[in-house]
Parts: sequence; C-alpha cells; structure tokens
Amino acid sequence: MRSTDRTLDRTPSRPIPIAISLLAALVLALAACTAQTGASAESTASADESTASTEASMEESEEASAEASEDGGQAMQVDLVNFAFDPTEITVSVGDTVRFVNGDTAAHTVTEGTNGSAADDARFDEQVAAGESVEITFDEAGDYDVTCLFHANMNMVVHVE
Ligand SMILES: [Cu+2]
Repeated sequence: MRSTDRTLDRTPSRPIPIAISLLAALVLALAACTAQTGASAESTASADESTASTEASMEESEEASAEASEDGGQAMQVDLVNFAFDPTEITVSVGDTVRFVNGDTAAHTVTEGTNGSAADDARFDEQVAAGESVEITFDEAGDYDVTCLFHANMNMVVHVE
C-alpha cells in the first residue's frame, strides 16, 4: 500500500484521469483511515484527560477539606457581612480569641447584648469600622449573646466552654 502511494505521489501532475481518480480514491481511503485513527487516538486522549481531571478535582477537594478542617481548628473568625454575623453561633474554648471582621461598608459594633441593646454588664462593646476587625478574648466559660448596637437584627451567640 505504501509503495503504491509513493508511485502515485510522484505522478500527480500527469493528466491521466484514471490515475487521478485512483489517486483521489486512495487519498480518500487514506484520509478515512487517518481520520479513524485520529478519532480513536483523540477519544483515548480525552478519556485520559477526563480521568486526569477527575483525579485532579479529587485532590483539590481533599486539599480543600484539609484546609477547611485546619480553619475549623482555628475557627475563631466571625464575619460581619450583609448586616449579619456569620456564623451566628460558634463554640470556642476558654481563653480563645475571636476575630470579628467587618466586611461591610457600614460600621458595626460587637457588643454583648441582644437585639441592638447592650447587656447591663456588657463585658465587651467594640465598634468596628467598615473593613476593620476587632479581637475579643473570652476568658470565662458561658454563653455570650452578641449584638450590634446599630442594627438590632444582628445577633449571634458565642459558646465558651
Ligand atoms: Cu451593625
């Protein structure tokens, strides 16, 4: 088959209709052959790629969960976003410091109390400007209600144990 190809390839300019149609037929046949080979090669390659990408995404999710559990270990950040505490409930150990991060463009407070009112003997009452953060250390076990004096619907609980 190959030797025939070469012979025909050397005589492409000869105006012999039969030779040309033979050549054309061969070229078509070769093209079909090549296309099939190429197609199967591509499907094999894409199968490999999809396997590879599945493995990659599995690795990524494993890394992500590892990071999440690390963060969970440190765990002591509360975001003030969209006029809400996030999360609205956390549990920390005595002596832990919680960082309250204001992600809003408005100021908030981190105040012991509920529904926008400070507790009578509030142990913390910190104003947090937009984009700023404040750290509060919880030295005594107990459940601490936390609110924002500016936005009565901002409430959360910190459990210290
Ligand atoms: Cu607020």
